[in-house]
Amino acid sequence: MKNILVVGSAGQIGSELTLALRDIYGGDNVVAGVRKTKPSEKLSGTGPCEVVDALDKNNLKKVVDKYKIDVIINMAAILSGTGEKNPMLAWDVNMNGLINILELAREYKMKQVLVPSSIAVFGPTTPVDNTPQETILKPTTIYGVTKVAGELLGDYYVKKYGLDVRGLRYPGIISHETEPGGGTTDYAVAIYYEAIKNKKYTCFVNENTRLPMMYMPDCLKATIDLMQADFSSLKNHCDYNVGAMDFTVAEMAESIKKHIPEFEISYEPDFRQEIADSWPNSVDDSPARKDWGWQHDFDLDKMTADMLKAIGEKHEKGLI
Ligand code: AKB
Repeated sequence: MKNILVVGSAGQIGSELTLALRDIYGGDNVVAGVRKTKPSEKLSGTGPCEVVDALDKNNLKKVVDKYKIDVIINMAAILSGTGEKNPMLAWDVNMNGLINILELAREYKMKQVLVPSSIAVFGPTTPVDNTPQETILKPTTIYGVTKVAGELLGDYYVKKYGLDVRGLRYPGIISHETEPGGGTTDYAVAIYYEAIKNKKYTCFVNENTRLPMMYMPDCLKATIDLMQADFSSLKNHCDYNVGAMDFTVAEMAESIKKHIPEFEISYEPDFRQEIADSWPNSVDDSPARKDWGWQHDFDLDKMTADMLKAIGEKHEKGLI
């Protein structure tokens, strides 16, 4: 039996991953680590919740001791947009938080650590189409720099200490449960909320911006499948490319117009355009498909239908 701690449980991925893991391993065996003292009812009502600050090793240690934690998932991160506004904060949270977790996992000989990475590890000199697994990693954002360092650090703990550390390079993740914050790909979530609420959206990157994206059910599947894969089948550890779909903002708008014909989109690119332009259009994830059987389910139109339905229901209930 595993006792899992999800650090960053209140975030976009952490909130849904915690619930999905509780369904599999039982509510009591998955601790939600949150920064806020008041977690959502969904989190506090389905299993233990603790205030966890990855920058405070003593605090981490207390939670690990209390629940006999043997698996840590580190979903706490400062994303690309916020990182450019506050590079030192991004370095502190993304690197010092990670090293605290890895050190604790090493000291306690834990069963597994999951350290997510991102397409932000790539940069303007990386091949943009079908970006290979092994390629140039020269990001131009501090977030990307921390993600490259995080991948290398995780791989180092595998090699040096025999710790089971795994990670995948998430594309932009799209979901309707918890909104993302501070990322460059956040427009791909905001567009759906604005389509439902106001039937129009002003996007902070231009219409031709194409990025790799993934719908949350696929993100949860990829994360859990990688966690459950046989360690001996993994040729990589902390840096698996995972893809599902890629599209431009204009293509997203067209997909939304199939449901809301009056939807209007306009463009006011800001500093995040340069970040988006430094990332790939699409990634080659054949190693993930080969090593641990990764397969995605959602394409753009299937996701759009689902997103608009779920956000539409929230709107009708007055929740947004
Ligand atoms: C961001 O936009 O910063 C993140 C990411 C792609 O890792 N969503």
